[in-house]
Amino acid sequence: EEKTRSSYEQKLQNAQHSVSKKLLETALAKQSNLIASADVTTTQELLELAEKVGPNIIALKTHIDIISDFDYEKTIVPLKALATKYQFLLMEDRKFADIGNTQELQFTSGVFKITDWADFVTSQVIGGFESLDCFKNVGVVAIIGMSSKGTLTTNSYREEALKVALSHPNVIGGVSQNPIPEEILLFTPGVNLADSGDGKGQQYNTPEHVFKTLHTDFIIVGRGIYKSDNPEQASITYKNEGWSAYLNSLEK
Ligand code: 5BU
Repeated sequence: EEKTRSSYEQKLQNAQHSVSKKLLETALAKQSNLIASADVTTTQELLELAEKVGPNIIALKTHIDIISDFDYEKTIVPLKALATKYQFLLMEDRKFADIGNTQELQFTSGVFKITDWADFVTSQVIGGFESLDCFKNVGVVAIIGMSSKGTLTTNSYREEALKVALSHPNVIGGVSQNPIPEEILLFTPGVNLADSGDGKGQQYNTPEHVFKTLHTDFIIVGRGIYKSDNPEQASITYKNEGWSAYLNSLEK
């Protein structure tokens, strides 16, 4: 017999971290488990995308270092205003992968000052438990397994990575293409309704597949939305697909 998953309501009751609570509350309020990945390279594209998809997403995932005209006042200030207007969180997919001291500098300094605006960030756990101590004021999504072909996140790596993630109080979730324990939230990229890959190693699954087989909590969709002719409509499609796949995964 297949194990049933916990609902967002059940997870909210058990959530310890303020960011986990905010994500789950937002998911329930907007009936969405969709995170749009804004892998665009100008401030204008970023803000236009946020404006279009904002009502349908629970978080906007950024790679802030690919914005060619980044300027804190022109990029982050209006982005934060849109996040407040449409009630979504900001997830910076920085994938920190260094010693704690360097990660702390990368998190707080430079031009991006991630600590000032991101609600949560992604981090590798390859630097060990203490490397995650610096992310005190945000939630951390730990990279457990990657979606790309040939990734080195083998079974034994994932097992060790999970030990770090599950024991660290700053960690709210993990990125993985495999099921993980329910104590932390599962974020799954590599989701696309039209394609199975991108010719550069990315491997895609459908929302239905990831909710059914992984019991994921949140799907991350990049090109399926921002490359679409109509990103607003695409965000509605992925939102609806994700939500019904979640509801289906509750029955069993
Ligand atoms: P796509 O356009 O839907 O393929 O974008 C996927 C996004 O998720 C992109 O920003 C990646 O950097 C990110 N990602 C991923 O695709 N796979 C992973 O294992 C991790 C992150 Br970790």
